[in-house]
Amino acid sequence: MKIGIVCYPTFGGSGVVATELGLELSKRGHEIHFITYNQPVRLELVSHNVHYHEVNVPEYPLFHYQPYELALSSKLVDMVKLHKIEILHVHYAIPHAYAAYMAKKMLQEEGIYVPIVTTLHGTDITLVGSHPFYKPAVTFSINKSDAVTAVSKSLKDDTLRLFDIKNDIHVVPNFIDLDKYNHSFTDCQRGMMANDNEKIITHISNLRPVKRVQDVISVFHNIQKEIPAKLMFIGEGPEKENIELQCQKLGILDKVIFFGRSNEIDKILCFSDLFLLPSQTESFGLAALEAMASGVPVISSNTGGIPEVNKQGVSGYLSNVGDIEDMTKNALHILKDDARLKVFKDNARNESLKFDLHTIVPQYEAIYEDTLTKCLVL
Ligand code: GMT
Repeated sequence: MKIGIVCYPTFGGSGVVATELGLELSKRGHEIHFITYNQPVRLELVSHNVHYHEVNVPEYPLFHYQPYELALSSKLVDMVKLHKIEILHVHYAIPHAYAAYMAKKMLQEEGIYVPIVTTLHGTDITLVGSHPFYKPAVTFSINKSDAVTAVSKSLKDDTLRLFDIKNDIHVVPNFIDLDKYNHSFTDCQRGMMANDNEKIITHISNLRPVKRVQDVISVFHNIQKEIPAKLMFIGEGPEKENIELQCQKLGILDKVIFFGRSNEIDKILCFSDLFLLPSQTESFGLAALEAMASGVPVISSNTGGIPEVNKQGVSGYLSNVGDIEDMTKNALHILKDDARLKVFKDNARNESLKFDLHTIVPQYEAIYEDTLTKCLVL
């Protein structure tokens, strides 16, 4: 199949999922066209069946807001025609599903039919999409998609609760390339980061308010009062300065290592003992799955789709949002006993196997095939 993938190219779960999906589909023989405004961060290799087409929005002083959807839909029209793309898979409803619908209508005028699959990722529904400013357009574009998927059952339920949806929503969970996280590389350099007696706690996110990164610091602050520990903080975002200040006030700056953005999280996770994800809302929690695939137990909030990934008392523990005391208690329960830690690490890896990309990616292929068949009949 010739598949066009539209996504955000930045560090963020939806772009990562879209990129990994495109790469795996290309290995399975499909021709993949990424269409976005920058090369997706995890797209390192553009091979003969992986292509990247950049959307440019020319600056014009008259525009207070540059019209990205317009440029994207025009680019989609051009690329579908030029490369004979058969299906468009858009990740994140805003504005991708809307732009794709416009492209589809323009192409129809020329007798070309290209169906649209929309994948909902989370904040496009729970935080941004349901805002009255966007809601009618988001409802319209979801209903006009030829197939709709959500990355968790929780996100599907949220979508049905918040919008008037006429379409079926298929739940296709996020997935993981287990080989990438199998600890087989021998350069897991734990000694560079911490002393042998110190436990390594990790957090990875885009440091937005929804991630509640202050809770990460508070939980870590409590942990290190009881046992020797270091905190690895991976990511950049609007809360960075606040948390640096919080660490300084608490006197723990020397125990926190800020990595910034990284494309090598597997190398950091390989020496981690515990992952913290106390988010306010999380449709899935891809970072938690990446940790689990590395054999790292997860202490998380119990919000949104996280309970579909992190299993209470098995791969880690879940607490109410903001319950620092409970998260601390659970973290120490795991970390204080090496035998127990080992069991949780093994369980975390085992739980992650459910999300093997070899099981999940064929679900997307089946949806493409069904959608194309249905559209041929119409
Ligand atoms: O919040 C993020 O981490 C970024 C955001 C995005 O859309 O890029 O992530 C959302 O999509 C991820 C991939 O499907 C999910 O794993 C995240 O849970 C989801 N984030 C939220 O719902 C807050």
